[in-house]
Amino acid sequence: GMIRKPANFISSISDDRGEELTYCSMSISDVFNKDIGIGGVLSLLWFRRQLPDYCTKFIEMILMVTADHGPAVSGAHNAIVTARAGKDLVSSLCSGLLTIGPRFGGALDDAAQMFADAQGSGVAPKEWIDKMKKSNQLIMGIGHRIKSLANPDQRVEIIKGFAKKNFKATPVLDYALAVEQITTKKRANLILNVDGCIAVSFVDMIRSCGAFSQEECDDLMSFGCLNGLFVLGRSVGFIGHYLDQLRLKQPLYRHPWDDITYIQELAGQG
Ligand code: Q5B
Repeated sequence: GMIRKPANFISSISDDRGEELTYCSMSISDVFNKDIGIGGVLSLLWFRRQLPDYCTKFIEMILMVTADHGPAVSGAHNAIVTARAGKDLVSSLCSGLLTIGPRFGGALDDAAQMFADAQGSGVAPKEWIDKMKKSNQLIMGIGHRIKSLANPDQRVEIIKGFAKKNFKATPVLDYALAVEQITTKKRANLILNVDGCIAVSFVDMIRSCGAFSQEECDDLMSFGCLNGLFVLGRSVGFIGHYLDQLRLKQPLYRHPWDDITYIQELAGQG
């Protein structure tokens, strides 16, 4: 008889073989008939389940608040410089994305893990902060270059407000806010930043919405899906900056000499 060739690939999120494309068994027609939105599509393709409406709305809010933060941030700057060097859309987008990391936009997964562990350990926020300081570790999700107590970040207010109003419980967000109370006493810009606020709220959402087991929540945090949300959202802005530079017919960028401190020393005289 026929011997089935073992498959080299295994995939569980979408299928284009039948009459209709499906996202996690939902036909593309139903995606639109049920009006699940981009939050619903993301929840099918990333989490393999349809999350409650308030969760898909929260995902959409994350994509909206992270979509852009002006041309001065590392990623937009890179995308702009690349566009002005005559490179194409994908190169400019990738150049921007490659700046996303622990200092800029890529602190979400570590923030989620750190705050969830700290809250779960039962250690008081003050003790935990001291412990982090002693071990020379920055608290991911805390601190911002320009946002501070005096110049609060409305994006953080929007995310925090939604989580408080709609989630069944917000213990990790509450813990992070207690940490912020202490860190901002040291420096006014050591606020719970946009990465941190999204991260801790997201942990509270997946843990309290009833759609995930404890093990699935832990897996999601360790897979890097939270940074994925920032990457996806900010791609909207990076592409916007690329198109903007072309529209404005901007020439090749060269950084001015007077804005560089040259510290080259003569060989053998250092
Ligand atoms: N200190 C964000 O640093 C920044 C501390 C801390 C304890 C901390 C820094 C940091 C953790 C990573 C993080 C996401 C690099 C940021 C984002 C998206 C964005 C961006 C945009 C957008 C800022 C001065 C003093 C030192 C430090 C202490 C600083 N952070 N202590 N825990 N987390 N945070 N990244 O202002 O005693 O003087 O030596 O790494 O969450 O990326 O808009 O720009 O949408 O695009 O340059 O919003 O906080 O300050 O590094 O010179 O530190 O504060 O130890 O203490 P700064 P630094 P000392 S959101």
